[in-house]
Amino acid sequence: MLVTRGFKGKRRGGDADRLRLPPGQFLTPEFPVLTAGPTQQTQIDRWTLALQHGGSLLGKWSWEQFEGLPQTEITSDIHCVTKWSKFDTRWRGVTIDDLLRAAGLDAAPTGFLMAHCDGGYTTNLLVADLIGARAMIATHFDDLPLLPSHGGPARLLVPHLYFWKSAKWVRRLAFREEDSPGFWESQGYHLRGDPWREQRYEGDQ
Ligand SMILES: Nc1nc2c(c(=O)[nH]1)N[C@H]1C(S)=C(S)[C@@H](COP(=O)(O)O)O[C@H]1N2
Ligand SMILES: [Mo]
Repeated sequence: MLVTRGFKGKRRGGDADRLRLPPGQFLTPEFPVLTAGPTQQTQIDRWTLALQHGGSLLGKWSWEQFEGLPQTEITSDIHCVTKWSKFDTRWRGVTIDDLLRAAGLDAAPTGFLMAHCDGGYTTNLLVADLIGARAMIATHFDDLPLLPSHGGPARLLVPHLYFWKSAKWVRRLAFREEDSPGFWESQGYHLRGDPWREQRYEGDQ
């Protein structure tokens, strides 16, 4: 089958690509692995995902239960704060909206969220950045189960923020009223990390 690619895909490095790159980023066809510490080897039969609000548990899913939730595909560009960007990455998983619905919530709690991972990595987020089909718990990349190096069996995906917010091996999402820094944020990175506003470091507007 002959597939004709759209105008955008034709000229790598052309004007269309440059407009698509946030300031200070360069385009790579690679998929680099960036992890602080060792790759986690999480066993599916021991995996659970928990949703918390303050001290209380809103929901908890085993792998089997999680696989039964509505699946969504997202194709998006991703941007790492170390300046590589990758276009058109294809993911499948469960949107945060669907996760909230599965927990029986009509609306997301207001405020903030901390994502907690196997291995101890954390990252803080605005709840507003997670809803409206802009974020998911991703289990597949390019139709294949997510490799451990890229956060498999499941990672948070928030592609409109710098990629450090997309927490690999995520296991617990904790809603909270106050914001506080996660792992990289407490080492000088920005609390929100919008690549289009170049919010790389603490103090960037
Ligand atoms: N648990 C965990 N998640 C993480 C990280 C990490 O060190 N541990 N690194 C972050 C950073 S800095 C980036 S750029 C992306 C890299 O994801 P990748 O290895 O799939 O490219 O994962 C993010 N999520
Ligand atoms: Mo990163």
